[in-house]
Amino acid sequence: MIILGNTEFFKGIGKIPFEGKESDNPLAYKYYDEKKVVAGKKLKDHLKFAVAYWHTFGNNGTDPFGAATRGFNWNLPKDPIDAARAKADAAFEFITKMGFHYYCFHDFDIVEEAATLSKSESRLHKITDYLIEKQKASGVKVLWGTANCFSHPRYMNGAATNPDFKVLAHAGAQVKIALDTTMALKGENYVFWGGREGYMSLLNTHMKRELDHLGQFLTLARDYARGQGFKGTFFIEPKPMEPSKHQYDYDAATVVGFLKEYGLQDDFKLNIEVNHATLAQHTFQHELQVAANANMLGSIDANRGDYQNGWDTDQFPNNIYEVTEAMLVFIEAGGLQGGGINFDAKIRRNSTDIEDLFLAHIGGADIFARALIAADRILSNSLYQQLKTNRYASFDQGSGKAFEDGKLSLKDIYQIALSQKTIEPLSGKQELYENIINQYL
Ligand code: XUL
Ligand code: CO
Repeated sequence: MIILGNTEFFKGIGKIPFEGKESDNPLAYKYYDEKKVVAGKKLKDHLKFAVAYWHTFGNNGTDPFGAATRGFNWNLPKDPIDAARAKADAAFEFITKMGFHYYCFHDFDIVEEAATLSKSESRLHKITDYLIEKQKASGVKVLWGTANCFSHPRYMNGAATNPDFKVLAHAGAQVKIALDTTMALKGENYVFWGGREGYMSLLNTHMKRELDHLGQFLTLARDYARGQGFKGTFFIEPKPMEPSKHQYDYDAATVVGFLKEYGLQDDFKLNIEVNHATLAQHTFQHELQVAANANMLGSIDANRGDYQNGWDTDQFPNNIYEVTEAMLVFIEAGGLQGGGINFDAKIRRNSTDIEDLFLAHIGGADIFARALIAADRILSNSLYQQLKTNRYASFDQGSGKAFEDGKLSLKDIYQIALSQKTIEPLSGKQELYENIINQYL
């Protein structure tokens, strides 16, 4: 059990230093030197690491088969506001010791939900005032806020897509309050993850009606926040399933299509989560690329799945190959639009030492830093980009270029093909690309 002190919650652990890859100190960064400049920008500005309030300060190790394995002193106060303040103290101590500059939260991560909407709202006002003070004192900022419209039993049939308007209205009020909270905390972005926006069975579901409701709901949320002067970006976080059997924000391609259909493409971008990508049977790199193609690569929820399990294990990232491939897309897209890298990951149920939370975040930050450095070197020093450019060289001139420019008809193409002699095979060189990545890790 983690037993924490009163004033200092993470006793015995100081600010995590950068010591470089020769260091054997487990509580030091090996690759994440926040001031290191890569591709013209400091690592901290490229990556904007954020701590996820819910996992890091809320997850006590419970699973469907067993009780908590970790206890937190910040949960000891009986009064919900006292508990929320203690949790905020712990959160800011942790974030500051990590040397991170951001956090992300759901409304009811920062204070426990009350019995009524208006009581919850007044609790949120109180804790917001406290968080404003903590932010001022530490310089730590909000990367994004969101509303938890999936845990309470009222949301068992969805929130914005609930068949009962009363539930939709409750969700609308909750989102309004969460937007107010995020704006009061000067949050840089706002996220919608539609946990139960989907269906369990199509037999009882009007899919088209529910999708229209979701489009309308997001439009109202956007209009409200913009009316209040919110300048940040709204993110949708795709996930194919879990907790619903099928979720409407299935994957990046589905969300891009949805946003365009409902006229939301100018205000919304995507928050891509690694384990959600793999649940959709895509690679993380694929999901980032789809978002980047649409100019909607907004933010990242960093974690990883388990290659043998088919659910959202939310483990801390540690696959250097996977993250390096992703960072190639990240750099080529010009980085994230407004967002950062939020560790939406939890330590394992049997990770019960006080230092485990630190070790997990250090590992995650080091993997992203190392991958970004490697990807930058691959792009600037290796054959990678040249190989890719050469692969499409036939479209850079002559008939290929005319085709790209829309100057050829199908009949023209027919004539060209008739006059062609043999088509020489053009190797995809996949193994060479793979070797290049390995060489630069
Ligand atoms: C759930 C998930 C959420 C969102 C925020 O899988 O990723 O934590 O990131 O609601
Ligand atoms: Co997430």
